[in-house]
Amino acid sequence: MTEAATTIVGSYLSPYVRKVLVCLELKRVAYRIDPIVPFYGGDEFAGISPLRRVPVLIDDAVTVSDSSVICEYLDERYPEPRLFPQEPAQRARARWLEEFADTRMGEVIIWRLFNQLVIRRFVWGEKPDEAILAKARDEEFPAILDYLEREAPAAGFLFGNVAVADIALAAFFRNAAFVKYAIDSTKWPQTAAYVGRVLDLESFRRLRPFEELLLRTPITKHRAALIEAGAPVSEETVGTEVPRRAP
Ligand SMILES: N[C@@H](CCC(=O)N[C@@H](CS)C(=O)NCC(=O)O)C(=O)O
Repeated sequence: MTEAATTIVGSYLSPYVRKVLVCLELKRVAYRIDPIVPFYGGDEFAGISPLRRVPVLIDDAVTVSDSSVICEYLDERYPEPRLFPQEPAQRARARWLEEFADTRMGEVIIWRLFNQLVIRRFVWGEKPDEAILAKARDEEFPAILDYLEREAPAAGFLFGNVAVADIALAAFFRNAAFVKYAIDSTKWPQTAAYVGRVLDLESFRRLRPFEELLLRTPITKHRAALIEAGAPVSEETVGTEVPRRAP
């Protein structure tokens, strides 16, 4: 591992943060994490992340947000192992599948399921909207799985070695699992096996204890609980104790 000159701002519970952390783990780049839930970011957070979203990467050369921008930067700065295919057509397909994960799976798994069941309850103290939940569960999530069933490889990963596209897709299924949505392996066998293989990578497994700890810890205690559990928490934080809504 290199010396920890890289800080990631964002919670272990975010799939976008998870994608970046798995890339750092695979590349064996040491990092610190400022594990804020984005709604709890203070003024300084808005300064480094104008959309008030996580993740943000801060290192000796750049401060930049957006998981796709960060992963591409990491692949250029730390080329081993390569996390994007080199052949142009495969690279385009890899970018598309990453985009599908970040946009469509983000809408359904984060902004419908996880938002309704976790964020509304624990951040804003609101009840879930049952109609939104039912549509996500009965129509939108199955449509995502139907698409992935056509794309998922029968063995191994999408492009031979593991790539950012595999990581981005699989990262969302951790959040689905947090709200008790699993892939039905009788309906989507190829996707269930493929996602299982990706999530079984050591780089994903290493993050799990911290994710599970946060799921049972009140948000304002996340930082202290992670320090006690031995997570690589940064000395400084851009977080506050009071949530505020994004622009
Ligand atoms: N395109 C961004 C999306 C990041 C994102 O939406 N992160 C969520 C956390 S899972 C967030 O910060 N949400 C706060 C908000 O939108 O107010 C990326 O890939 O990093």
